[in-house]
Amino acid sequence: MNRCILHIDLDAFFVSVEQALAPGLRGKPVVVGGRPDRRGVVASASYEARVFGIRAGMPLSQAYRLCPQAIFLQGSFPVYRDASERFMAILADFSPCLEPGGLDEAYLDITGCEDYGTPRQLALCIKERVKNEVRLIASVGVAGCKVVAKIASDLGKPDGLVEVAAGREKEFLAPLPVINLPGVGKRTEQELKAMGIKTVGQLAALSPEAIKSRLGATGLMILHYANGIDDRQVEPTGEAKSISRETTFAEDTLDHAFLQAILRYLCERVGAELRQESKHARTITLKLRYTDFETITRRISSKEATDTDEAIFDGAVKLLNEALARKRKLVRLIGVGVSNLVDYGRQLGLLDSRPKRQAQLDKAIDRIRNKYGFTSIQTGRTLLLKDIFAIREGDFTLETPSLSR
Ligand code: TTP
Ligand code: MG
Repeated sequence: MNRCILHIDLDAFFVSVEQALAPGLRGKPVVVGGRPDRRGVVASASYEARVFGIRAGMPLSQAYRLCPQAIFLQGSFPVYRDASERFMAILADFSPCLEPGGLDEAYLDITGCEDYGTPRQLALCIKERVKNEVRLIASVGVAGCKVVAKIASDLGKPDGLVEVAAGREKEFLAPLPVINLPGVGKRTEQELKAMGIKTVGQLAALSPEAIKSRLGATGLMILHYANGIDDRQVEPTGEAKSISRETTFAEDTLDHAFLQAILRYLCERVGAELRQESKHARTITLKLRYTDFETITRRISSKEATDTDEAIFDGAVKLLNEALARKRKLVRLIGVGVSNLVDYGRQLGLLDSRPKRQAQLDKAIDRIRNKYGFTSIQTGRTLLLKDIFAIREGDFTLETPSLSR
C-alpha cells in the first residue's frame, strides 16, 4: 500500500499566538524575540515583517533597522507550549501515528485512513479545526514520504495545502534550489555550487559515486531525497531526546557571580522541564559564546541519571568554572542542556536520601511555579537576578528554550 504522510507546520507560530491573544496585532509586522535595543535574535516574524527582510535567527537590532515600525514582543514560552499541546491533541485525533518535530510541526501517517476521507479532505479538516480551536493557521504538505511532505508544507506557506501525487515526487522537487532539501545547509550548498549543482533536479541526476566522493554519507542521503526517496517511518515516540535553555546577555560579562546565578536559573528551567517529561538525564552540557562569537560546548556524563536542579547545576557550574579559568574572554551567551535521557525510575540514585529530599523539594517548587509562574519562587542562588525578574511582567522568557525530540 502506498504510504500517505502529512507534514503540518503552523505559520509564524509564536507571532500568531500573540496575534490570536491580541487581535490588534493582526496584519502588522510583528517580531517575537525581545526588545530591539536588547541583544538577542528574532524567534518568529509575522509574514508582514518578512516583507521587510526580517527572518528568524536574525539579530533584533538588524530587524529593527529593516523595519523600525515593527512591533517587538518578548514572548511567553508557557503560552506557546499550551497552544502547542492543543495543536498536537487535534492531530492525534486523526491518527495515532504522530511524530512531533518541535512545538509547531509534526508528521502524521494517515495511511489506511481512506474511510474517513481523501488525504486532501483530512488535511482541510485539520486546518479547519486548528483554525477554529486554537485560532492558528497550519500549512500542510501531503506526500508518500516524509521529506517530500515537509518540503510541500513549507512551499505552500502561508495557509498552504500542497499535495504531491504518488510518482510525481521527482518532478515536484526538480526545480527547487538545493537549499530547500533537509540536510543541505549553507556549506553543502556551497559544495554543490562548486560542482555546478543549483537545483534539486541537477542533484538528482548525479551518480551515487560522484556525490559520495565529495560529500560522504550526507551526499548519499540528499541524493535519495532529491529523487523523492525517503524510507524513514513516522515514529510516534514524541519523547524528548534533549532539553536545553540558553540566553544572550544585554551586555557581555565576566562577572562570575552573575554568570553562576543565570546558570542556576537556566538549570532550574531545564530541571522543571525534565521533571515534567518524567525523565532523568545522564549528560549535562554547558554552552558558552564569547564576545568574539567563539562558541564552546563542554559536557559531563555520569552513570547515575538525575532530575534535580541541584545535580544539574553542580555539573554545569563545574564546567563553567573550568571554562572561566581557561579563558578570560567576555561571555555573550550561556546555555545549559541535558541529554542521554532515561525514564524515571530506571536508575538507582533515588535510593540515596539526599537526592530524594532534593527531588521532593523540586517537586514542591514545581507545583508552586506551575500555579503562580516560574519567578514566584527564587532560590538563594538566583536572588542576584531579582532586579532582572522584577522589570518584566509575569512569566517571561529570559531564555531561548529548545526541546529536541
Ligand atoms: P518555525 O516553524 O521554523 O517558524 P514559524 O512558525 O515562526 O514560521 P513559519 O513556519 O511560518 O515559517 O519555528 C516555530 C517556532 O519556533 C517559531 O515561531 C519560534 C521558534 N523558533 C525560535 O525560537 N528560534 C528560531 O530560530 C526558529 C527558526 C524558531
Ligand atoms: Mg512554523
